[in-house]
Amino acid sequence: MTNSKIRAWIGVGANLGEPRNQVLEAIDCLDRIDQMAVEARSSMYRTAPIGAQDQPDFINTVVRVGTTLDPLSVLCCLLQIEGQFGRVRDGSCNGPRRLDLDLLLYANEILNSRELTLPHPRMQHRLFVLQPLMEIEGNFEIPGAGSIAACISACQGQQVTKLIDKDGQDITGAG
Ligand code: PH2
Ligand code: MG
Ligand code: MG
Repeated sequence: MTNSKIRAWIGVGANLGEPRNQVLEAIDCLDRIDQMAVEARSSMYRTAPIGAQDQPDFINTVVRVGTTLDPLSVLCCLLQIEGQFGRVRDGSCNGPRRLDLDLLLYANEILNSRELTLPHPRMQHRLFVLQPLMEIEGNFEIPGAGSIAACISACQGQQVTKLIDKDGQDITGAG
């Protein structure tokens, strides 16, 4: 526990089961953690899989939380929620999943421990993280990686489509 409230950013993704529902329910779970509150969330995006291609598209979103938990305790909560959603950790790091919660940033901390790397080591190369993050934090520097805008321009070619805006409005008309 820390005494003051720290801002952290969490990436939420799913591509098995009912991804949109799982993503929404996971955000509720984050908000229900005693020492954590969801402060902002991006739209939902449909994103082509990065890594193994023979899997369904993902639904991705990013949330900002305020928390008094330290980074490892946040990580522990994320793993616990993934478990509640039936996430089976089989060692594959890019395969399909019912729910993936990644601690992207914890304030502007840089950390390289066995359990946790901050910022998340691949976030700067992933448009499915950067585009939603940009929506909630327009002018933002990723420690060690530069501005989100610069990272985004280095990610061209990755397919990321806004699906449902922040107010829950479906902008594809698909329902
Ligand atoms: N997560 C991965 C691997 N590939 N691709 C997309 N589009 N979205 C993800 O959340 C994702 C991925 C491993 O965590
Ligand atoms: Mg991930
Ligand atoms: Mg993960």
